[in-house]
Amino acid sequence: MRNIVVVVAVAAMLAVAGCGGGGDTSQPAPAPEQPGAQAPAPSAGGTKVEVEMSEFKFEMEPIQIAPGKVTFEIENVGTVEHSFIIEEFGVKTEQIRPGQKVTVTADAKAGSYTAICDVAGHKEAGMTLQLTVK
Ligand SMILES: [Cu+2]
Repeated sequence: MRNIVVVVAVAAMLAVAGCGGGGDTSQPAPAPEQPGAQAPAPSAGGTKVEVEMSEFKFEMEPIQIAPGKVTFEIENVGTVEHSFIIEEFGVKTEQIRPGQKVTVTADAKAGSYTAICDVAGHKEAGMTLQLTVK
């Protein structure tokens, strides 16, 4: 009697597996429309921010920007390598050599952020800068 029960249970499992295996026609729900999505729409190309890095500071112009696309044009005007990092933006450059110029873009959301250089000791030496997005 017990054997019969087991066989039936296995057969049921196989049936379920066979059924669920193929022919899945369900589709992901379409992206919800956002009626009246009112992006503040800054200038079409976003904001350009010029960053100069040296020992041991950043100079950024402007240091307050509107939300949206932002392009950082970073130049190392110092004499040793530096990096430019804003974690919340996912911005993290390689080490930038003296005289080298690097451009990175990000999608800035409102808030206050701190840019840092992660070369050993530089942040501690004051190589940070506040950036405001609003
Ligand atoms: Cu540095």
